[in-house]
Amino acid sequence: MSDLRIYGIARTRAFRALWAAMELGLDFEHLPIEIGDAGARSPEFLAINPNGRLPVIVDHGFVLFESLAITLYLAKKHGFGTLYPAALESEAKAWQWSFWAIAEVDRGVNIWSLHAVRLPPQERNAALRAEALSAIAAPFKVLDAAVARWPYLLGNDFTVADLNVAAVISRAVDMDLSAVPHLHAWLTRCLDRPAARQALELKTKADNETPAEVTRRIARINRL
Ligand SMILES: N[C@@H](CCC(=O)N[C@@H](CS)C(=O)NCC(=O)O)C(=O)O
Repeated sequence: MSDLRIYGIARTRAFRALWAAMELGLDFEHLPIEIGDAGARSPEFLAINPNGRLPVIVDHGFVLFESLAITLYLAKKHGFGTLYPAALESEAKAWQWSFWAIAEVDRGVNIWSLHAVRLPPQERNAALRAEALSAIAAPFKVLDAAVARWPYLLGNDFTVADLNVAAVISRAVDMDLSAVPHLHAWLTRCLDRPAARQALELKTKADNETPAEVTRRIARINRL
């Protein structure tokens, strides 16, 4: 058994933690817990993460929830000076982009993907889809401009800032991104990395195996 355990089926935000662990080449155990009463809301899981949400990690007994706190922690612990920027200002930029992704685009991309791709076609809501696209249009322009001059958010090198933002909006690869070509190129570049592909393979498999009833529950629980 590995000393690092990552809980959460790869379809969920656990994808972010899995990608970070793979990017860092870590030895870890993946426990593909599902959402809901039999999984993340079970008494055993609630004892680890009282939020009843995914993901959570246990690293040598240290418990951490919130997907991007997890990626930042793993990157700082195992990739300081490479995946995790060493300079104070660059570190702050990585935090900036991470908080930005959660606050500005996480919900919109999630709503869009449910109502454009994941829910059965007859249950998709066109108005919600349009509202989600309109909510992310301005932040996507901001991101587009940020990656117009350099290959990555902090310059020439891929860092946890890119990993976090690209992981949060990974489902946007299925959108028409022609209005934001730099964002499109950057997202493709990030998701083309070997570790990203490895994590995406798990995510796609989990997506394909998810029953429609679970997707409906996701939409219901999150009011999406
Ligand atoms: N802000 C949290 C959100 C976690 C979250 O909402 N996870 C979803 C799966 S992607 C979940 O567990 N939903 C099930 C539930 O709330 O019961 C994070 O980024 O880790």
